[in-house]
Amino acid sequence: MEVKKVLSDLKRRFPNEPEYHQAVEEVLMTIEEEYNKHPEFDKYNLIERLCIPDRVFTFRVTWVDDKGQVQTNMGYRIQHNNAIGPYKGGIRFHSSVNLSILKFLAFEQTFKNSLTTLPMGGGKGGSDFSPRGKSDMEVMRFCQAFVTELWRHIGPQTDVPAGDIGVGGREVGYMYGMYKKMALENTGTFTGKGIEFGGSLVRPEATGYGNVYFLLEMLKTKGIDIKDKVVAVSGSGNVAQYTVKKLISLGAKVITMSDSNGYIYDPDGIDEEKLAFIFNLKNVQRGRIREYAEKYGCKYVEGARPWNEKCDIAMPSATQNEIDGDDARALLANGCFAVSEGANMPSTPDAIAEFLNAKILYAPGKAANAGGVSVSGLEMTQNSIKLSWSREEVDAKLQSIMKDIHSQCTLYGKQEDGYINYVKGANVAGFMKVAKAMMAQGIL
Ligand code: NDP
Ligand code: 2IT
Repeated sequence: MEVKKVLSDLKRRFPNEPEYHQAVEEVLMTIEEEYNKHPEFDKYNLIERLCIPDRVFTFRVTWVDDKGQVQTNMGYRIQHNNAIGPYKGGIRFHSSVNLSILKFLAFEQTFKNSLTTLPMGGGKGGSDFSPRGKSDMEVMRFCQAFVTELWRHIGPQTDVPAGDIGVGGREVGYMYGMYKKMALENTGTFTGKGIEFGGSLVRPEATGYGNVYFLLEMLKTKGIDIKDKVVAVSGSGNVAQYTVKKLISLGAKVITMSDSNGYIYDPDGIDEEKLAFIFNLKNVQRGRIREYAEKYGCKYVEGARPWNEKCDIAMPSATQNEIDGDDARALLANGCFAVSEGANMPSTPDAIAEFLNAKILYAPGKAANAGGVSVSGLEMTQNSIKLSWSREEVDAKLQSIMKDIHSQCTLYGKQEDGYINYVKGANVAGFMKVAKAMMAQGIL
């Protein structure tokens, strides 16, 4: 494989898809050496078959808003790769959603799911619909209209969606309800469902908790204790909330959270009580993070990201490309020694290069945020055997999966000088499993 040629071919065939190109380039650069040790891969043109999704569904979603006006949005589902199990991955509802973003997410998901040790292929879907500012009824009508198209392409053994940005328990509930009505089956084709109808305990917490468990594994390699470490978190949605919750319980001090309008800086640290305010603000009131600063009298910075604040550890948990090269340099200059990604691809290539050059502990999203989809996999298992596991059982399995992912990263990412390149480790480990599965199943 010649990475440059593969990339230029992809760019020519799929122009105007910058996020997809970015994600593919990052993976190919790091797996090139391992890939080229296996001449049989090229013979089977594994690389193109791995980079180009198996299929992509695009559809119009039509719904009626509270004023009686007819609205249209675009809907998508990318079925990227099912070599190791059914297509699996979240649904994103955000105004920025387009094919490029969903293709990058589905590509990343394929390697992430491979790392989880569970039998899941990679997929992703979504819409440019934004739930923000919409009434419950509008969200419900949209979800129902979306699934009226999507349902025929998904199923418990084919493709199992879940949540992502803009899609939480409420949206999954509405989508699953409509799915069941159309498909006339009750086998758990979505994950992240409510606990009363087949959801798994710890699924809401899983991405945030899993990221902290991964961070603990990284810190262990250096003998560093999390207690009293100052942590900058971005985002204030599902992943950020449970990241902060776990950090507080371990005695770390979280000083920032954010949303798409700006960030708050609380030098005293966000404690349990303040976090409860954020849970209510974001999940019930659906308000803005600015209101936290108003309530607790701390700093709020409009239109900015938190990376200029001094911290030991950064846990980006909002969206892609939210840490650029300048942000990375600011973090490093302030003494940040660990970055663990809750979001998917939050660091730009420039930022990643800075972290790796500085040899700090740096965990890419596909390893660090894999706890969410892992517990989704455990939800699928519980649905299959028609049993529910206890909170302790699921949490113990999540911890053991995150440790396993850390070991896989170490296996392929440890350099001669002892530095663990988690980017390389995660990409090569994730790739090798998918590659072997694809080779064994013939040319498809
Ligand atoms: P939520 O919708 O619950 O929260 C998203 C948060 O990020 C909100 O605070 C939101 O602010 C902010 N945000 C979203 N888009 C932007 C943007 N363009 N610029 C700045 N801020 C933005 O989503 P999740 O917490 O579920 O997802 C966060 C990240 O974690 C995403 O990258 C997602 O792909 C990733 N992830 C999620 C998993 C899951 O299980 N949910 C699993 C693995 C990864 P606002 O309220 O203003 O929109
Ligand atoms: O990016 C992700 O891993 C998710 N949004 C979760 C996917 C899932 O199927 O639980």
